[in-house]
Amino acid sequence: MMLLSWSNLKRLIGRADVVLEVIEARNPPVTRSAKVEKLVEELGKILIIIINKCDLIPLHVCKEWQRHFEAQNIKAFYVSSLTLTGIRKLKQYLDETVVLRPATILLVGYPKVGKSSLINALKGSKSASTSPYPGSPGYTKSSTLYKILPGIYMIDTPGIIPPEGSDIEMIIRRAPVEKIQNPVRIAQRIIEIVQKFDSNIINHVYHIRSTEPLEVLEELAIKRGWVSKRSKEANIDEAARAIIRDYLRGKLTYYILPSSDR
Ligand SMILES: Nc1nc2c(ncn2[C@@H]2O[C@H](COP(=O)(O)OP(=O)(O)OP(=O)(O)O)[C@@H](O)[C@H]2O)c(=O)[nH]1
Ligand SMILES: [Mg+2]
Repeated sequence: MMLLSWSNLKRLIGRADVVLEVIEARNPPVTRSAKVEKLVEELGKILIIIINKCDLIPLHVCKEWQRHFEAQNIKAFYVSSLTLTGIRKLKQYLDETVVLRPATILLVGYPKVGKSSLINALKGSKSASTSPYPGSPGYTKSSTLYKILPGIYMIDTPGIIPPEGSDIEMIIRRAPVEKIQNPVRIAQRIIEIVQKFDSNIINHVYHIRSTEPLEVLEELAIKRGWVSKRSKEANIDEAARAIIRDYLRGKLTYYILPSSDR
């Protein structure tokens, strides 16, 4: 799977006028990169944070995150590239503030945060290809230029994986789900995270009764028929991968507040 190298990223930031860092509304701190932000600052470029996938969480939480960033003097917008919430406002802001044209705006962010979807939302057409899981057909393999307004060009890039990212996000975004080494351990963590937020979410989404993570995986495997014909053992690896995919595509959701400890 192609990801963006640091040297390429540096070169692209150096050439851009504005950098949009796309992060996920469900968990801004772990989808944000201090390293990217530092690079943008060192190269003297303007940084704007885009809190994407706002449709997955309550709007007031998105607004809190926006205020949180703006209190740190970072311009931020919350959007949904799916429902188009906030897109017009962002586009209008870019149109009004990017006055020296032609200008290039660079999009950066972890894999699967919705960079290509944001381009499509801003363009109002499906121009950039998108995909739900890392490495699945449609993920961005090379940097591509799109015109989003007269004289304003946006560069879509492959995802970056900053070394400081949280364990789980790094593992599930950097490689195709089939290639994840220990899916059970990751899925257990995801189950714990979403349950901490809403204790019934797993039972609601999968129509199962278990709550203990390993039992959840076992019950899900049996329910879906992922059982070895010979030994009758439940294939919990398969169930774990299903949980990881559902987390990636927003079926398992949760949110944190700027004030909550991570
Ligand atoms: N619910 C929701 N899903 C979104 C939103 N934006 C993108 N997605 C979904 O997130 C997945 C990843 O979107 P992409 O636009 O391909 O993400 P990307 O950052 O370009 O991914 P890479 O090119 O692999 O780095 C897709 O399944 C999108 O449909 C959003 O605002 N809300
Ligand atoms: Mg992309």
